[in-house]
Amino acid sequence: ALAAALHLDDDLNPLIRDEFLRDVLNGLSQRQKTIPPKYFYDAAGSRLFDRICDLPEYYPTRTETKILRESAQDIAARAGWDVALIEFGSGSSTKVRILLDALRLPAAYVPIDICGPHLEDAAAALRRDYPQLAVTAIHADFTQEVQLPDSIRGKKRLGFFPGSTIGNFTPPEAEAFLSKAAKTLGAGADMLVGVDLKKHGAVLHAAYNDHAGVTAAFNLNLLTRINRELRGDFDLSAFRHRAVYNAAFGRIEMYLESLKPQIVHIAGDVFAFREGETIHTENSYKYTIESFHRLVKKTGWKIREVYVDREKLFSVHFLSR
Ligand code: AVI
Repeated sequence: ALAAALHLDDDLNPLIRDEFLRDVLNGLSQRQKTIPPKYFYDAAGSRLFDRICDLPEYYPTRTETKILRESAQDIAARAGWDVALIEFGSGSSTKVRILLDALRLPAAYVPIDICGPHLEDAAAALRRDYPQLAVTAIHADFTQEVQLPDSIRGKKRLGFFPGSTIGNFTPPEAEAFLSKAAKTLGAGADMLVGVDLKKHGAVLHAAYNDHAGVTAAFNLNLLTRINRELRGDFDLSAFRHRAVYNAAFGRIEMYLESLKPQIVHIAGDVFAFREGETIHTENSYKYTIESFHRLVKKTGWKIREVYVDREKLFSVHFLSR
């Protein structure tokens, strides 16, 4: 309603657009300016993220894909027959195909994503390639309460949260998310969670500072999105991408740094930036298997299995209720 009153750009989901405006105005009013990472994923941002996944420096995607391929039969045996697969933050729905190919007559697939156009394209491609599968796409912010469709009532549920998206939450937020997912998926459910592992800082630094500059474009696209959707006037050439590994917190931190003193307008509000001042746009926490399991034990899930690549770069956890 707020965004509509200001005659701002129309997103498919007005709830997400209103929250975007509120979060940006609040976040830029803090001493450390900050914008939540979920707003990276408009159509252009989702495409840029797909390009990140293919970068030579960005090891998580290809490593997790390999782990899933090698573990697919074991996962399928544990999950059983006729399950409804629910993916949180499904993006292009690429990795789920490995599961769909291995699962025993999966009943349904419910992709949930904050980016409507990307979600619909991915759902259409899956319906074409898996004609027996009931695909119900939900355009929503999965960090909020999500209502699952009636069509999967009574079905055993398998949650899927790959990519180490869980690392974009703080540990308390990750714990809250897993507890909420346990309730949403219900008794008897299973859940697969991809988690990036702690490793040498140089490997992490390279993964978030790629040579081709795709991660920089992904980060800066947030300003383009604010300009378009919230009537902002960010000068993109006056900001630069920064990503650093904070070993004390075990996380990559991404920032947009102002290259000069400047004033920016957003939806009628004014924000001042000092030279070198940053907007904190993302944390990407890295875990050890043990630290992630300590976190899981505080939620409604039990750890059944963990799949890891040989170099111990990435992990996939099979959890049950
Ligand atoms: C989606 N998420 C797990 C990615 C990550 O690695 O934290 C997002 C990303 N940010 C920069 N590169 C990739």
